[in-house]
This record gives sequence, structure tokens and C-alpha cells, in this order.
Amino acid sequence: MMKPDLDLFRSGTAMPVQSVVLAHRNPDGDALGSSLAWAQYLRARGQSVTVILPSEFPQHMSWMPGAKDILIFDNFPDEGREAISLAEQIYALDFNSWERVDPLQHQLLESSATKYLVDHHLDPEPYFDAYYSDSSACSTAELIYRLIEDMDQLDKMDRVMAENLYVGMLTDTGSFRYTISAEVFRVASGLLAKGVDPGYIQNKVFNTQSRKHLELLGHCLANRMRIFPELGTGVIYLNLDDHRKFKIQRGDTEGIVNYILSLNKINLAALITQQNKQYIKLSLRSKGDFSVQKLASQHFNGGGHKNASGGRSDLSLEDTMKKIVELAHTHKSEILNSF
Ligand SMILES: [Mn+2]
Repeated sequence: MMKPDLDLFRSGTAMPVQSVVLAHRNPDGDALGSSLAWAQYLRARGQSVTVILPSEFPQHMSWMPGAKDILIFDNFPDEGREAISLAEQIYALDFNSWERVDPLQHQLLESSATKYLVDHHLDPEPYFDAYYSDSSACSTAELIYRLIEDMDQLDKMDRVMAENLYVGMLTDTGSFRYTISAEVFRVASGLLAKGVDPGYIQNKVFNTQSRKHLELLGHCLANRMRIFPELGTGVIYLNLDDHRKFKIQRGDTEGIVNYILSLNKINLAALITQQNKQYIKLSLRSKGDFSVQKLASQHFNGGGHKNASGGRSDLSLEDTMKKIVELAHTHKSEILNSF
């Protein structure tokens, strides 16, 4: 863990100022859960807080406490700009580079507000005044809990905040399957002690999918999956027609890539989706030592974590597929021996 700027967080959060809490574009459960909980914490400390997300969150997350008050910048850019220009403090959560909050980055860089980062991605950008950053944490939600604990403020955490943080931990660990540690269970246990009902949250997050979602998953596994056993690699692709036919929206393909890794001896998985004519999005996953973070940052303008990263490709769907297979050839022995 980078040495945290605890004193700056301690003094900053004690000021009754206007602040903005901001998470990344295409927000997931962790982006939502950590920013909602942190905003609730700051309000409990007397701050006036606006939560801004650059783009819409998945519909099935709208039950989360506080979600309805989030300002979606894509839909309300003027209100978003206004909130940022009035903010004396800006808290950036669950992202490490201003690019992830496109198109707000210029205004953010120019803002004179004090900028705080709480995040668990590798290599945070040096544009923040205070850091609470640890890439060994399973989620930003875990870090928010630890930060509040480090400031001796856990008594300010109520059940609602704990529920939001639990969603972040649950989703970023794939239901406590990936990137878990003793620390993860210690923090989760602390959240349960605050009144979180894990069965209730599990049902709300995972058992509220639509029929379309299951049919899309079936289509991916039956018709769009290519497995290369000799490379320890599997790929699922979705083309423009698939996007049209299944009316795929943000969040609909979440989790699909992980099914590939459930195969024996497959250690590298990719989901390639063509949402529009401009470019192709990739989700990369790995088991064990092989780093998809390196693969994503070196070849697909992306990044993330060692075992879970994202990126994009300007090639065609077919050529992107070829590129992944070529890369798998290049790294064949690392992939096969990764786990
Ligand atoms: Mn996260």
C-alpha cells in the first residue's frame, strides 16, 4: 500500500464544505457502492455532497440506498459542471486516471478544489493532493471502510452505508471468489456487524436479472465462444447484430467473461464486444500469475488489475480476435503455467 495521506483526509473530512464525489464511467457495483457510502459519510460529517457519475449505472442497481440522487453527467452536464465549479473538495473513487471520467477531466484538472483519491487500481496518476490507494484491496469499498476505520470514525457508519460498501465488495470479488484475503473477510465481517443482511444483498444484486440476460448468456456460450485449449485461452465475441438483436445495454455483458475461466486449464479469457462502428471493447480475465493488466495496457489502451482488466481496439472484430490469439501464442507458456 502507498503511504496514505491520513492527516489530509482527517482534516479535509472535518470541514463543513461543499464537495463532489466522483466515480468512473460505466460504473459498476464498486463505483456505486463506494461513492454512495462515502457521500453518506461526508454528509454525516456536515458536508454538502453531490455524487457525480459520468454515465448511467446499470438499471438493476437502482435500488441501492441513495442511487436516485446521483447526478449523471451525460444527462445533466450543466448541473454537473456547476457542482464541480462550486466544490471545495473532490473525492475520486475507484479510478486511477482522469481519462476514466471523460469528458470531465479538463474541468477537474483546472479546478482549485482539494483532490482526494481512494482507489485500488495499479499506478494512480500523480494529479491528486491526497491518496488512499492500495492495489491489494479487493475493492474501493474495502478501502472506504479501512479509511473510515483509520480515522477512528467507524461509529459514524450506519447500516445503509455498510450495505452500499457490501455491494462494492460483493461485486468486485464476484461474490467473494476473486482477490480475497483475510482483510476482505475482516472488513466484510465489520459490515455485517453494522447490520448488513448478506442474503438480502445477494438477492438484490444477482437474482434480479431479466430473461433477456440469461438468453444473452446462453447465446454467448452456445454460439459465440471459441476455445483454444493448446493456448489455455478462450474468447467470447459479440458483433453489431448481437447488440441489436439482444438490445444490449450497459452492464448486460457484465460477468459473462468469467464463465470462460470456469473451464479446466483455460487461464486467459477475453470478451470482445462491438457496440458501434467506431471501436471494440475488451474485457480480459486471467487465473493465477498471468497479468491481463500488462496485456491490456501494452496492446489495448487499457488497464485495471492483474486478473481483471479492460481495454479497447480500433481493429475490426475479426482482427481483434486474431490479435488476441497471436498474443496468446506469444505468451503461451506463461498462460499455460499461470495456474
Ligand atoms: Mn473497483
